[in-house]
Amino acid sequence: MSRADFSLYSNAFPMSNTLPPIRVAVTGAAGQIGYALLFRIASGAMFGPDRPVILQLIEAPVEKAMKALEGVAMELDDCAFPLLKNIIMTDQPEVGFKDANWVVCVGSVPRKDGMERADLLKDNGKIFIGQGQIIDRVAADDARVAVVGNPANTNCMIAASQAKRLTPDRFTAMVRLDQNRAQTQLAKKAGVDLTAVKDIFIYGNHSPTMVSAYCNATIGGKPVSEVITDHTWLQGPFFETVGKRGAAIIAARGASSAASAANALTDHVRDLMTPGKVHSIAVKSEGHYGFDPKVWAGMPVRTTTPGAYEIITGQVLCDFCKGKIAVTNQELVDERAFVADMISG
Ligand code: NAX
Repeated sequence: MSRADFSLYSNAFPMSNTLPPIRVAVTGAAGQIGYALLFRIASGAMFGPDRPVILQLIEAPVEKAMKALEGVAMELDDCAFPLLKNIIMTDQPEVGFKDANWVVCVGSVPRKDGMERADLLKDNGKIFIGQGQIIDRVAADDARVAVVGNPANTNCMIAASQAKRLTPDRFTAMVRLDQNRAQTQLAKKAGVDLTAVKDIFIYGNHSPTMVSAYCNATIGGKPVSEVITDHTWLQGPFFETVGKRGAAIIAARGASSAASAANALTDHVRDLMTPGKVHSIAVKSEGHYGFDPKVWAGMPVRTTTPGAYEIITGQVLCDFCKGKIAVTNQELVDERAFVADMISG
């Protein structure tokens, strides 16, 4: 591979490890989440300590963003990560997605003051039409896509709808940050170690309507509602804290969650590459748990082979969570209707 093969900014290192490198394309690489994410990928946190990686970094065609990306690449160089075999920087998605085994779509247009969610849906939807088509055309045959840029579920649905070669199961959206937030809140309330909380899964949209289904989770092997007997808290402040955590972080930090989002994406991809793992991701619902079959909704899955999963069906949900699922499903259906002209097929 030479610089000319990929981009003006390509920066090749000699290859040495035994496993072939995995090509990871990251959009929005110079943004906040990108800055926290790239170092985790390059260090081996996402694909393991034996798997070399090539980072294919994609930014908006804006001078400031590309300049910032150069600075991030310099810092990556300065970390001397043994697993990092190459850094490609580009503002051309055709170059950045080429032969990628994993594509993580973080880049998006941020919500500006006075902007309605509907405008956000339209602006970002346009990006995901083009990216879905290009990923489908140039990414590797085994390509997997994880969408983080908001509105993540609907962006993912739009991108997947554009693909003819890659099947819908290759496209997932991230709800893992919500799962991690819910796990921590339950552990804190119960006064137990985080690891005592098991099987807390997120259903629905990555938005304040998402459902942290505590009714199937356990704490120290017991149902959550036996350990936390304050059911008013479970159905009120618990849901609100998890659902509105992003806003609380903006209010406190003056910027949206970045390190925790990058960490959640690392968890999302790593668990999707690890057979046997059970975790929450947003996938094409296929009608499970009462969701519209065409929307991408968070739900529990089990990783079968690296990058592939099966939806865990048959979780029995309480009436409270079922009611909440109806609400988050309606939001997803409304979002789908709003971007109907962007969905192919
Ligand atoms: P930033 O605004 O810091 O970074 C976004 C980057 O994307 C910018 O550098 C921008 O130049 C780039 N970009 C814009 N359009 C692009 C395009 N067409 N191609 C390539 N790059 C493009 O945002 P950041 O804080 O990093 O957040 C990124 C996205 O993640 C936002 O949409 C945010 O709402 C979303 N989040 C999603 C979460 C989830 O759990 N699914 C949680 C965290 C986060 O809020």
